[in-house]
Amino acid sequence: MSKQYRFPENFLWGSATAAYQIEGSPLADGAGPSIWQRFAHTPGRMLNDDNGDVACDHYNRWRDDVGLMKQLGMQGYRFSVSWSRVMPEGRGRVNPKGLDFYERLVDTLLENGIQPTATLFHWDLPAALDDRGGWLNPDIADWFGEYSEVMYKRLDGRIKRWATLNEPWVVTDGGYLHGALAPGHRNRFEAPIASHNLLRAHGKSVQVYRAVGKHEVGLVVNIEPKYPASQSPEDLAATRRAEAYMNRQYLDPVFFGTYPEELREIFGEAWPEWPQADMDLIRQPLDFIGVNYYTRNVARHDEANWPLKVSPVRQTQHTYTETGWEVFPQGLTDTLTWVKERYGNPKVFITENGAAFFDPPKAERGRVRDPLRVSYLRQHLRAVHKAIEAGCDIQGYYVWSLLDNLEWSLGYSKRFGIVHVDFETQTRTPKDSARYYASVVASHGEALANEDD
Ligand code: GBH
Repeated sequence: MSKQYRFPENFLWGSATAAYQIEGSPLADGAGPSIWQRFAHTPGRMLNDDNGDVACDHYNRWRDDVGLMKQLGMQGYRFSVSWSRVMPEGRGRVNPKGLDFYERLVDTLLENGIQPTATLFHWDLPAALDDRGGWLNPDIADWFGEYSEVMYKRLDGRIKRWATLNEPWVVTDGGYLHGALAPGHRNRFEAPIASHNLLRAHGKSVQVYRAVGKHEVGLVVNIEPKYPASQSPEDLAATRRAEAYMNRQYLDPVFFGTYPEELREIFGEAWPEWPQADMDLIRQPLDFIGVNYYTRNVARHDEANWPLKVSPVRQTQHTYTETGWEVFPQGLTDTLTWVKERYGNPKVFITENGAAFFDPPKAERGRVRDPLRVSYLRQHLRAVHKAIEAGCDIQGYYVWSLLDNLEWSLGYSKRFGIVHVDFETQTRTPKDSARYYASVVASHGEALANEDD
């Protein structure tokens, strides 16, 4: 008999998006600007001068988009809340119309039998807070706590699963160390501070949740397993540094209350001593961990690559996506097994997984063929199944993304959606991958058994 892929009955199948990437109308109804609004309007920052002014126009088309999810049989939807829609200055005054937008969305999801999960911070920091130092200002933990409280009080119960931050690693590495993402800094001294304040803000938000919320709160991290290019001591040490920097920098403090030793090796004098009280704030029991998985890295020691001294080695025998990331499904099984073993088998949701490939630019007779994405999803969902068989507590999967959208500084050039968006007409067309995913969802995974890969 061929391999069976039936998933547990209560396994949650959904899709994910983020506010700045899909909503458009960033300043509508009293919203304040975010750092992404600012960054996208700074010449030279965005590929093709793209910006999120319209994006998928989800701010106006949200009802149709919920209909689309329903049509595809989605059971869950992970979206993010734009902090500066809800609090235009990031703190203090609440903008009722911003809050109403998310309330309507959540109520409509529930009416359609779709479980909402909200991420409170998916990179679009209120610009007014960046003016006060953003993630470099220690007060941001309290600002984030204030904003979290507004959201929890208004929507807890209707939203039963909350994520505080999306991928603090990317915020720090892209925003403060290498500068490709907002706010665009390149500073070895700032990166550790930003990381630490992200974690303190997360901790503060969890504390607030325990006081005012009754359901689940967690943290979303991006994990890319690291494999050594050779067994040389240099490559093994490089692999350990890369793993500490990306995969353990946030989870170790959250679970153990300590940062990995390697961070001092990497940042040298730029890595401060942190007060014990901060570590206690950061280390708080969570209800789940969100894992975003896209690819892996094969690591080689490279003196020239500052500050990690690690370079990736390209695997010529493997497929690469259009963003240049290796397709490596076994890495997802390895990641989930690693989380289980290192952190004591926490409850995990795969909060993002997906790929950008060259799709036909236009739908033809209502169809968009994306065979590479279909195969990516099949292989990665099989990898999830394998992890469940190995005893990992995986409770759900959200494909990234529901819609083609603004891929941050790469603009609209990279399409991650299972639904094609024509950015001239805003027409949505489910791609072959959406139909495929819908069939997997409807069959609790059984459809994964069809076809070889
Ligand atoms: C996510 O981040 C974001 O949460 C989401 O908003 C975004 O649209 C989506 O992914 C797609 O980008 O060059 O081989 O070394 C992704 C995190 C971290 C994944 C860096 C790729 C580099 C791989 N990314 N990583 S490689």
